[in-house]
Amino acid sequence: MDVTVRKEVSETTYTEVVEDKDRLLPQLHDYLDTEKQFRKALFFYEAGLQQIMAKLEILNREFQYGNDRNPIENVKGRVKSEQSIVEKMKKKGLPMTISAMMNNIYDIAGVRVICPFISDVYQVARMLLSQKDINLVKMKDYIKEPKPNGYRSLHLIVLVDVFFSEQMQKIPVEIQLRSIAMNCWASTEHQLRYKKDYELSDKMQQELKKCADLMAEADQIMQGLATEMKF
Ligand code: 0O2
Repeated sequence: MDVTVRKEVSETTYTEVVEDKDRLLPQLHDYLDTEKQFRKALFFYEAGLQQIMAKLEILNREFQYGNDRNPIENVKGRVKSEQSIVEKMKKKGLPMTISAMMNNIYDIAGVRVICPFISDVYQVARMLLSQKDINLVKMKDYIKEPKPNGYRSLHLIVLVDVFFSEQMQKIPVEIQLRSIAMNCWASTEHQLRYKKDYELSDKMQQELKKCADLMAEADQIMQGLATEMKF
């Protein structure tokens, strides 16, 4: 399927604006009823997720042969729950239609890749993006430019080609790549931030930022060791 893309590049952000978003996935009229159409759409995202996870597994195992170690510590994939999709659509002020969902929510299929070192994060991203059946739509480099609260990660939105019985579809998948230290911070911060009936005070947020800075320093030291050992 032909998708026209326009490239926008800045130092930390690479965006390919998909001009013909409507043709990324099957359209409303392709299916009979909304419920069936929604389930079918989720199936497409699951297929995209599986495809990316299989690629990561192959890259990780192949790397082991040449380097005696793995650049990937752990991979987790999920398709967003119906409730989270609806919440995100409300937050973005989107109409509650399946086409609005498919054309605007790019993290319905999401993969989190945890790597030992920062250099592994970029290496794994490079290896994935060099594959012909993966197109980069958007990259946000929160490692080079962390969020003000200290959050660091490399975020990619890609379109992965998936072959179905009668057609090929380009499925959007969000890939978050981060080091073990970045993940340690993000996972614990997520738990604290989403604790019910509790608002984090400014002081607590400053403490969290301090932890993020410590993790970033640890990452730099570990990276220095890895470089010295020619990892
Ligand atoms: P969940 O539960 O992890 O799925 P966009 O999607 O581009 O419209 P958005 O959502 O701001 O805009 O994208 P962004 O900034 O790239 O972040 C998306 C995801 O990154 C979040 O998904 C989190 O998983 C993760 N993330 C971003 N900022 C933080 C942070 O400060 N702390 C932690 N722990 N994770 C973060 P969701 O949908 O918010 O949540």
